[in-house]
Amino acid sequence: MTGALAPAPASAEKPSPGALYTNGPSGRFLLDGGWYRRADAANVGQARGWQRSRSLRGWRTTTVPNAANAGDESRRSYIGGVWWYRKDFEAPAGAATDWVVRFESVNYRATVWLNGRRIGSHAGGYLPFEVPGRGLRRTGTNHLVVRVDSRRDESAVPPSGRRKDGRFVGGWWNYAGILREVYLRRVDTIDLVNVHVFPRRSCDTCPAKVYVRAVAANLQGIPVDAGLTGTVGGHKIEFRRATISGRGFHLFRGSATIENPHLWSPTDPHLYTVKLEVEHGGGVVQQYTQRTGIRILQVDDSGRMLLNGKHLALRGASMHEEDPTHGAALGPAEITANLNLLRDLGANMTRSHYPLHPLALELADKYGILVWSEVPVYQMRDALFRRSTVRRDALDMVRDMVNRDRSHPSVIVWSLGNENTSKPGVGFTRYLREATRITRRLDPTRLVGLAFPGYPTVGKQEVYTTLDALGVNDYFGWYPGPQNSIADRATLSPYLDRLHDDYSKQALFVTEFGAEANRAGPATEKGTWDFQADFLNYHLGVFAQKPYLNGALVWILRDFRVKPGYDGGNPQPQAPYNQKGLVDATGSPKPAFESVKRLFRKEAGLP
Ligand code: GCB
Repeated sequence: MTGALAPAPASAEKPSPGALYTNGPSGRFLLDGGWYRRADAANVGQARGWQRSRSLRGWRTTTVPNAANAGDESRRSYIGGVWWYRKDFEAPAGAATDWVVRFESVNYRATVWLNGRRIGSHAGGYLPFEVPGRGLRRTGTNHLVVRVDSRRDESAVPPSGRRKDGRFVGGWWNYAGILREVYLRRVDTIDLVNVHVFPRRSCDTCPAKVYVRAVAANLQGIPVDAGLTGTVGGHKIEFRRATISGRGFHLFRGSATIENPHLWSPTDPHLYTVKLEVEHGGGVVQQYTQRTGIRILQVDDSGRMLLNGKHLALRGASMHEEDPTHGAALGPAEITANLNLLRDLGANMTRSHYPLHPLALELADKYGILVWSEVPVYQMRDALFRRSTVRRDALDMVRDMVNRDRSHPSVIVWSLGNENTSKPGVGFTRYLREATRITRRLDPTRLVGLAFPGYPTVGKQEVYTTLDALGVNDYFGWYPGPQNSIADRATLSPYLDRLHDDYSKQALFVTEFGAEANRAGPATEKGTWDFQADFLNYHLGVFAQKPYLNGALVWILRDFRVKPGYDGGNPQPQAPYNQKGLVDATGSPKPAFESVKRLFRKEAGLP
């Protein structure tokens, strides 16, 4: 929340020890408490902006995470602007050779200064970045200043802004600011910069092997000797000691055998805890925790996904991480509420157009909710992918997503995007091939997928057969589609069969199906609650007849803001809201929530 004009600074706060989620290294401190924020409508430039940030004139108090335009539904708000954030803090006590500042998500461009020195910059939301906390003062007040530029044009990932013809681009509100929390990390000589845990099992009765790959960075300019020890669920993991060259990296590899593994599944989401300790000079310099699950994912020859050897017909709802009050700057209470809504619905799968907050994934691990994890490569034309800079930005996101989330048992698909050009040309084809290669190299154990709009007018796309999973967005009976081809819902069933014929080896999912609902009225009238309930019921009935379908996700769990003038196909829209939610923007369930819940439970054999 953002409040009054800044008072004269009291004594600076110390960041709170710990993190909002479990996985990760020791030494994290949350930069919570009071922050300052200032709009920069004139966009005065980085140097002048920084100069001005030295005094507290014109700043307002705020907290982080923060969406500066959370309650503002105007065109200007959507287009985005420049904001400055400032945090005054004192260093936590204790030994450290270095400090790192970690941002979980800033939309869209961030430039960061510490005590007047520029320490880094980053572009792209929804994924974390770290900058070295050079020049941090051990005593006295530190000033962290962040310039956030949320203006996104058509070549950003995802694209946003406004076309020459006045139309707005983008599929959800362009929230500006530091949208997820910020940490200060205390590091001493050696830092585990990436930890990857993955299980393997060669038969149903075989023991499982849990592998750990940990990349350690030596922060010193001279070679250091380091050891890594660890356990998984109490079983020892053996690593070999190593000497890491000055400012160099070392990959520690280890594994543990678990004779009778307790497998992870949606009905029994059993987690094992991996604990690691980095030792140097006779003392422990860092600990690392990673909760993980043992489960094996495969796709058979007819496109059926098997989890621990069993086929599942998954059901769930997609979601956006936003609400009317906080915008996209959700805290633990709001994130937990979303996951609880999914549980209440009886969902065992979810999806978002971007990588979810780390806490959301930890809750998905804990509750047995499988995740279709996607990069925000959203509705982009082929020409955009022909630009190497756009491809680079998109591929960086793929890499960062996989690196961040590949130890979560809940994640089953790495999705390379949503509803980009329906007929991939050279640009998109090249992106898909490069992204697939990167993803498989970083994680050969999950499916590489893509979501696309379901249009019978579009034929088989050869490049899709190089993927493992395909998600079709089904609006049969809601939108007209090209040449009115999806206006009649009766054409859904033959269309799905055709998709399965065209892509018989790919695991097929329905990544979206939904209809707007914001009022009472007859089931025959688009936009009514009864229309929505009937629509979802009909589509779920069709899916139940398709044994080759691996899962289906309602679009969407909760209403959200899209863009100025948005109607979503609703004859009586309430712009800028997408009202295909099972609950409205304030969290109240619509009638379809109960009817979908009944069907989900029936299919899962639950009471
Ligand atoms: C889609 C998009 C999603 C939209 C939805 C809609 O196909 O993937 O981002 O919100 O349709 O409601 O039109």
